[in-house]
Amino acid sequence: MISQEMEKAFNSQINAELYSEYLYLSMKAYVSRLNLPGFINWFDVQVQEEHAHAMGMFDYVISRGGKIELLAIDKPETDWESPLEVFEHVLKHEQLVTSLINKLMDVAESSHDRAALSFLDWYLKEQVEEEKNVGNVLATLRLIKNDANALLLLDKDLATRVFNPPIIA
Ligand code: OFO
Repeated sequence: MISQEMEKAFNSQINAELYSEYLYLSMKAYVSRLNLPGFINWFDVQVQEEHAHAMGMFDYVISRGGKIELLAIDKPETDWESPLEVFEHVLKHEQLVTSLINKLMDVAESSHDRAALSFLDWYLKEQVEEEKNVGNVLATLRLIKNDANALLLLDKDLATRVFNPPIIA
């Protein structure tokens, strides 16, 4: 059985993951306006990943006999100046999510909930991957500056990203 404190912390993290899904959906809409199919694909995969992150926690809370309480999802931003600004926002957002996962692990630690800690280990590793991947795209975008041809090459590269449903255990 999950403690009430853990249950509350998981419900709030589910909300953060669903907000991430919403934010990336909004970013997908923005890059769609720029007509960049590779960027659209990248955000499409990101949206699916965030949904999977939320559902992984959703299923976990239920499996531990906890109660799911879905909270209101904030409205994400809708406009950015450029693909560079979008990815700067993505990195900042992922860094925030990493800090939220760390806080969730703090709650698990103080509740002596080793099962939750072990479950959350996957999320921590995922955050390291997320920050690394986003950081790579961001570094390329910083090099590209206003070079439209280089941007189109990056777009081709981002078109190859594929969603692999994660096995969260
Ligand atoms: Fe769920 O990892 Fe991004 O936010």
